[in-house]
Amino acid sequence: FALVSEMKEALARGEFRLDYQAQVGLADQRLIGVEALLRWDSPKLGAVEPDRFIPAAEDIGLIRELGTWVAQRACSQIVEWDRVGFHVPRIAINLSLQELARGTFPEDFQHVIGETGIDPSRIELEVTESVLLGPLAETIDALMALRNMGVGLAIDDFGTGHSSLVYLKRLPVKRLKIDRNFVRDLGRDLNDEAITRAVIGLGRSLGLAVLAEGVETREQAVFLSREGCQEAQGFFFGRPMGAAELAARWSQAR
Ligand code: G
Ligand code: G
Ligand code: G
Ligand code: NA
Ligand code: MN
Repeated sequence: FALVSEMKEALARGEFRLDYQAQVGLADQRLIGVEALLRWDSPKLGAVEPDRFIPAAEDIGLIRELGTWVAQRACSQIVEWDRVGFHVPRIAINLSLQELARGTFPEDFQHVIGETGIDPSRIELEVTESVLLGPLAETIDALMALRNMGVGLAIDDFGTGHSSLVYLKRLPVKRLKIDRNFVRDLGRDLNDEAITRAVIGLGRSLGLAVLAEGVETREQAVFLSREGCQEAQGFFFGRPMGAAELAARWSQAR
């Protein structure tokens, strides 16, 4: 099947790249970090969505190599930006369940940290709730090992998974990312507003940062800010873009 046969060669042919999306502080719209988003422009298939090719990479046993490439590229990028005087405080990297459940993940990641020379406290791993409710023992061990290395953890798409809030107490979580489905109808849907307020309150009670995803309008940004959400990400602040474009856009401080 075309996707699989193409993907096996794609990494070697350099067809994958990372885009980066700004994460900003809502109070001052300063850059607080970026999320790395994997992209595949296949000459044969066109642009393929990560939601399609990540599961395929897992099925064919390519996820380790692909995930290591992502980590290596993302961490190197932060160091390269440092060198040209563009300081991005933090890089967020997405992880799938299969990556985290692999016994060697923390070691593999430590290796990337050593090779790139990045300060591990500038790395945040994003996992969804379903990842945390997966095969628990191995996952918890891996997360604890990563925490001990200094790497941070964010819960992506918060509120959409099968959520048992117990894991927020047991795991070294630093940040909740409010799913963009709740953000989309702020100002129009009272339920979404209530859920958003509740997540912001939960974060405050537990001492976790809360970042709203998918902010597309000023009205959404204002609503979130007024409700006490301190961080955001979305098209209103910038689309995912290449490293050079991101640096050009954000390096002239306003
Ligand atoms: O950026 P986009 O909307 O296409 O991302 C779709 C999904 O793919 C998101 O859920 C995102 O978390 C995931 N994703 C993007 N990049 C990576 C990556 O490098 N690794 C993993 N495991 N998932 C990614
Ligand atoms: O699941 P995760 O949150 O990692 O997915 C990130 C995806 O969300 C990326 O594919 C990115 O392109 C997309 N995205 C980023 N900002 C916005 C936005 O403001 N609106 C919408 N609809 N999608 C966004
Ligand atoms: O460039 P444009 O006007 O589309 O920017 C949209 C938003 O992105 C602005 O509201 C601004 O907050 C943010 N932004 C873009 N570039 C910068 C920058 O260099 N510095 C800061 N602080 N914000 C920026
Ligand atoms: Na994600
Ligand atoms: Mn994410």
